[in-house]
Amino acid sequence: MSFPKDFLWGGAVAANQCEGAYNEDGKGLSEADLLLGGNYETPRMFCSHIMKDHFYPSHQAIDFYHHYKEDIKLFAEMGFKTFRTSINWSRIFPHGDDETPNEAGLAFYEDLFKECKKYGIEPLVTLCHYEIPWGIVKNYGGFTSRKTIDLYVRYAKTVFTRYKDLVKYWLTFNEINGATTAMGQYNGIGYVAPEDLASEEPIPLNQLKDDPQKRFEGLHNEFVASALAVIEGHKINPDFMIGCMICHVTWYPLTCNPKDLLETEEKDLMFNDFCGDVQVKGEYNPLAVAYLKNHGIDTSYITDEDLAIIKEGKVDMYTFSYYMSNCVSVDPNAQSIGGNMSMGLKNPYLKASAWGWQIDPDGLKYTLKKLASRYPGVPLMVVENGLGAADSIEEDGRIHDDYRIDYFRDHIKAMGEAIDEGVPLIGYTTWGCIDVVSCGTGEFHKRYGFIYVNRHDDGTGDFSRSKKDSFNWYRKVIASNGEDL
Ligand code: BGP
Repeated sequence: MSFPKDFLWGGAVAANQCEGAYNEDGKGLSEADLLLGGNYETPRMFCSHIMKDHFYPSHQAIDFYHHYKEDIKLFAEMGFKTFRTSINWSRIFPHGDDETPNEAGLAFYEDLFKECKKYGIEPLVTLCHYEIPWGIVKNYGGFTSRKTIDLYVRYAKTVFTRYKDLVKYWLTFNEINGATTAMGQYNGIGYVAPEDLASEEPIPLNQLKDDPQKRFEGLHNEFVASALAVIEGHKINPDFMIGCMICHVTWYPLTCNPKDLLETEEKDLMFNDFCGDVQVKGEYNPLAVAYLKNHGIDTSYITDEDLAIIKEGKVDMYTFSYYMSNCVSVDPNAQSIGGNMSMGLKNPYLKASAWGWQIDPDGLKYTLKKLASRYPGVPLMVVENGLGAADSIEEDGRIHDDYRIDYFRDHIKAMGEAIDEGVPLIGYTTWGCIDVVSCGTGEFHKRYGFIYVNRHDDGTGDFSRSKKDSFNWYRKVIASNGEDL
């Protein structure tokens, strides 16, 4: 197996899942700050105001805001070449439409990126990871408004300019394709229907009123915003590598019934490739547009002017998250995966995590090869991959997370094979390299890290950090450039 010698090994987190300090140093509220916790069965709840006496997992999260120096030192000890995090937009423009940026927010990230560079770690920065300022959600309907394109581009230009010599790798939107499904309406485009906005009572995230027309229009506005950010970013520093970020769920037909295959192809197109094509090829796939029209979406929001922007603002790399594959069937009695991320059907050949996510390293190889031939010559990066597990501290006081090591070993092997077979993979950042708040459920005990954080679902814990067995294992993998697994 031959990982390129400058391969970007590292780990990933997102601001709202790790920073905490949700109202410090001038930060405004973001959409993530209004989410209560949930669990495997119960979805997270949303309420348009902070409810007293409720515990909000993201408000303190793992307090990375005050621990980042210690954490980056640990990442450096593992030999990270890159560290993916996001800028919380509401630290920079607290309400989204403020006249001037918040200097304390800008200074925080400057310091954070300098700390990375001190150890030779390249920051990989997501501009918007489920962190739209609440003012934009409330006052403009998130990305359903074209005004939000301007606000986003101004924010992007502000941070590009400030960090142009510190950050080379940027991602415009985390998992932009989430908005193709009802669940992505809130996290993704930041839209809440007026009646839900007015509700005094919390509403489960999956029961927010879905508005597909607004969702796809909002997604389109994100495409335009992303393209404009790419154009402006390259003016600020032509060396910037700016990528899209797709939540890639790999779909298989459950059986060889040709109808299962037809259904699978459609799912793959509309969930994965629709967004990737717009951002990488700079154009809408005609089949995707036909699908939207056939499903009652009025696509007249796509203007010629927008299409010209999208064409010009193609991304420099394709990055994606990969956790699982799912099956597709036309049989209404086929068994669904279960859990609160039940997107598809169970594959009888695969094991699953305790949260029901099916573990499929071959699916990663398949996906890498598919992407490499769909987007020839475009560098690929896996920017999220990992195993959520409820780690326990054993009698010797340590966490022996061999299951996590097995998971990573198999996925890294699959990446190595894909590279040998011609895939231009340039980097790999494992998800939640330090334990963070789960995005889907709001739990702390769904842990992904090489580093354990003493913080729990009931809000207890002193935030202390300790190394799991996987910490030393990953250090060895990086030191041997993927040879010693
Ligand atoms: C992705 C998100 C991340 C992350 C990850 C794991 O969809 O980009 O923010 O959290 O999934 O999901 P979860 O935290 O729900 O286990």
